[in-house]
Amino acid sequence: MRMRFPQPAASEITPRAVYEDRRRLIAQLAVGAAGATLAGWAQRQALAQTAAATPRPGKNLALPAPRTTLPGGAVMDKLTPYADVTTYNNFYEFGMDKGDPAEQAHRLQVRPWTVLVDGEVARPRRFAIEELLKLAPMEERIYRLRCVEGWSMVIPWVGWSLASLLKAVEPTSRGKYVEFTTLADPRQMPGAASRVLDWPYVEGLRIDEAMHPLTLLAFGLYGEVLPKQNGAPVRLVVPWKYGFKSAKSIVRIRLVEQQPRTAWGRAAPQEYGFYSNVNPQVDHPRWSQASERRIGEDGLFTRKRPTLMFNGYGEQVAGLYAGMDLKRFF
Ligand SMILES: Nc1nc2c(c(=O)[nH]1)N[C@H]1C(S)=C(S)[C@@H](COP(=O)(O)O)O[C@H]1N2
Ligand SMILES: [Mo]
Repeated sequence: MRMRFPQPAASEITPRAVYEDRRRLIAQLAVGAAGATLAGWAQRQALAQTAAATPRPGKNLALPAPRTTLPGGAVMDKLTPYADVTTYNNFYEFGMDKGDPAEQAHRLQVRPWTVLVDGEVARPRRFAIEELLKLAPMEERIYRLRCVEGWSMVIPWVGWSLASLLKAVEPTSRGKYVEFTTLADPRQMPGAASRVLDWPYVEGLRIDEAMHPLTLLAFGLYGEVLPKQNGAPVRLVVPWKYGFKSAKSIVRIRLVEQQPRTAWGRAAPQEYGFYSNVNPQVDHPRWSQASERRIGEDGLFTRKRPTLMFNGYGEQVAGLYAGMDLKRFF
């Protein structure tokens, strides 16, 4: 199997390509952990400043106004600044550098857009994005997002529980898992022509995880439509799992009987398990998951935060895994 996906370094969790590319010099100058932090910090500052100049999608694009709700675990942490949320991204279809999606995603055409919902359902259907925007009342949900690479953000998403959509198509008793497929069009997505992953990006959830009220289908953030680099026009957000489960720019949602084969699972099954629940006690084979950096609040001497079991949503979701060995089913 191809092993060309990036290998985060333990000190400053940034794709290896970053070091091997134009920032090699900075990385080499930066000696030790503090130095590595400096390199990462300088990089994020630079990205955030570019972002301030990029126009926001704005209220002109139709997004029904959300009513603010904080289901379950209310996140009291400070929000990650908009500029960081929209410039420090993982969206490999637009490149592997954290700044690539913000630079390249303007190529993505988000209209017309449809999402096919099919498989083990009584009422398979293709939904236009306009229909999805009206399918359920929009809610604002402030969630932590924890990337497997060792950083996290706090983002005010706008969307509704995926359960609303699943109920509308009536899953059959054979619908045991939900598979999410995202757009892979090399004409719009320069990274989708590369072989970093075997496109399209596919993710999956067990049906009870997909039906859980915390599992969000998101259409916006910070009260506005999703910026393209964050997965416009519709993405998943599963706050108790590592960020890569939260598939961006979804085109198909399929209910299936067998556990789906995911893009990351195919690339490196020993590193990316199907469940991928945030768990400080289960390290990634190449680095610890015990702590994390909060993007946007990391001054040079800011301490890392301890990683929370289920990313802090244990009270809501631990029951889904009762009796399961989470080291085995990582
Ligand atoms: N289609 C697609 N979805 C994706 C990814 C990707 O590369 N392609 N990256 C994932 C990863 S690793 C993370 S951490 C989150 C990042 O979401 P954000 O950029 O909105 O913070 O998106 C996830 N969804
Ligand atoms: Mo991630």
